[in-house]
Amino acid sequence: MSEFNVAVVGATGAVGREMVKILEERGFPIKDLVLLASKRSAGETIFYKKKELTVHELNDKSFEDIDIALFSAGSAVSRKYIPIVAKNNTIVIDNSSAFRMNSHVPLIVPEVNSHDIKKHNGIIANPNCSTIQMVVALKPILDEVGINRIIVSTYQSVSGTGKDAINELTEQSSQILNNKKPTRKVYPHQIAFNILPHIDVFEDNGFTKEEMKLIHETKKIFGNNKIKITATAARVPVFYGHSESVYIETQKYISINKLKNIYLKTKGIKLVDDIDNSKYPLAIMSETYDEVMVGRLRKDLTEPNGINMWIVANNLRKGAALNAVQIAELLV
Ligand code: NAP
Ligand code: 3JM
Repeated sequence: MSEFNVAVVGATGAVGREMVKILEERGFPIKDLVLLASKRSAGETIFYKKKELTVHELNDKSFEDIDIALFSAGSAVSRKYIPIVAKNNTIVIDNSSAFRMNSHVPLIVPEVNSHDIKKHNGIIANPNCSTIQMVVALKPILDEVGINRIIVSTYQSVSGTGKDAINELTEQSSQILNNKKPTRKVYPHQIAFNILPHIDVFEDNGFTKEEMKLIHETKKIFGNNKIKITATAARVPVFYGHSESVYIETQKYISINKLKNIYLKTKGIKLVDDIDNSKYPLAIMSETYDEVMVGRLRKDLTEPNGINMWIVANNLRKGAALNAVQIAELLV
């Protein structure tokens, strides 16, 4: 087969729109592209290769003749449709957290564990945005000297929550700058000019589900249950681009110079680390670069095998849509 019928579920969302753009940008071999969303936006149109494609309402029959379905409409939609869809000949790449930890479902970041894709049974999961950028940045270190411990704090942009959250930050910013009381729908507190140490729901252990996703998904992707990981995930009033402060302890010593040389040679990573000229990865740079950006590399002052770094990536592209399309490229 040289061309494929592809469906994008959640095509009108922040991730889905980016998927359609990336399929076009990368020249994915598509015969028919089917765009699906809820009843709310059925009938809307989205441009693909200069043609206006109509969005259809998702239903049980949406996947007849579909070879590859990219799901990005939340975990409830994934749970409802994917088990049925994957029983046919359709291969599903799911962006939600619904099946990520299922032992029969490979969780893939092409730069890190593309070999795991062989094990799929019709469903392949795309990791959480914060996990993807961290594992891309840490994989070269894991391969070179091993990693015993990871301590990560995230600074996640509102686009990670979706289109309604992008609107909420815009509206609240404008309301506050105009001396009006900010209104809120999406987040439990005002997000403009604020930081919320709360992403997804709280679990019984005091961590949020977002923090636990980072912990469990990283171990699964690295195929290593022994790495000690702790995480704090925060939402910041930034539109696009997730940033992460990451501290790791390696098994063997590696110098910062050697690590920089490795990063310079690693595909998918852009080293931005020139403190004399105030150069380091910035969230706004993620609108220009698709690579995972790494900088502020420095040795810890108390632990010879401890390294601190700052990692930034485009959460809608490498953190979601681009990674999903790269998985589809592995399939074809
Ligand atoms: P969004 O901007 O809110 O878009 C949600 C999309 O899902 C819209 O197209 C919406 O259609 C559609 N949808 C919602 N409920 C539906 C239903 N019952 N039936 C059919 N379509 C439905 O959200 P987003 O940021 O694009 O994220 C979408 C999902 O992708 C998330 O919920 C999450 O599971 C996943 N995601 C994963 C990552 C990652 O880290 N890999 C990152 C972000 C998001 P309407 O226009 O009709 O409302
Ligand atoms: C990122 O329950 C839901 O639908 C949450 C949706 C969501 C998820 C998720 O859990 O699938 C929003 C934003 C994610 C994600 O990547 O884990």
